[in-house]
Amino acid sequence: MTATPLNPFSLLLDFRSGALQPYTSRTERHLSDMKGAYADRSALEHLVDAGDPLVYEVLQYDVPEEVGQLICCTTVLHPGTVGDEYFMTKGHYHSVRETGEVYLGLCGRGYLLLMTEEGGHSATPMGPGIVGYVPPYWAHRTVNTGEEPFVFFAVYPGQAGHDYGTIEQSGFAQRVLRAAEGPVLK
Ligand code: PAN
Ligand code: ZN
Repeated sequence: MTATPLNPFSLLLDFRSGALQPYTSRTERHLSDMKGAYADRSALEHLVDAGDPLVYEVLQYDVPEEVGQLICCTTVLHPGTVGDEYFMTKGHYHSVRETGEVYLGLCGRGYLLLMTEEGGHSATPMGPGIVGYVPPYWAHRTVNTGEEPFVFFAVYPGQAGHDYGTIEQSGFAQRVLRAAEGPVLK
């Protein structure tokens, strides 16, 4: 299969805000969109009732979802906690498991959590200039452990797709909690 021919293009990426110009889709995730993800259910319900904060947003430049294409996007993950657990993304496997991804940290700090269906797990500290490699077959979730937005750029194959259901059912191998001494992996 050959990819749909596209004309070359360029995007303008603001390293501080994560703004991508132009973008063709913008996805918002509020706390109410990820109820099962956090350990402290009552803290989550309290925050949802108190205004349901925006946890993260993704700006993406869409190209055909097919082999050979590369999708560029930025994620802006806001600071905050649910109980002691830092704000994080839903996390997913790629529907096509054989597809990897590259993350580039732009602003703020956090972790890239990774796990496999065979029980492997890993946590990469992320910050400006750090490139995190997501190998094929690894589920991935990011966590903001700072006081400002954690912003990163990502590139992944057009055909990858997103499987959220497996993580919703199994949860993630590690949680990142706020403690007196700083972020702690559990
Ligand atoms: C990223 C993620 C983005 C939001 O672009 O989609 O950070 O996380 P969730 O998709 O888990 O909500 C990526 O990994 N794309 O494949
Ligand atoms: Zn991904």
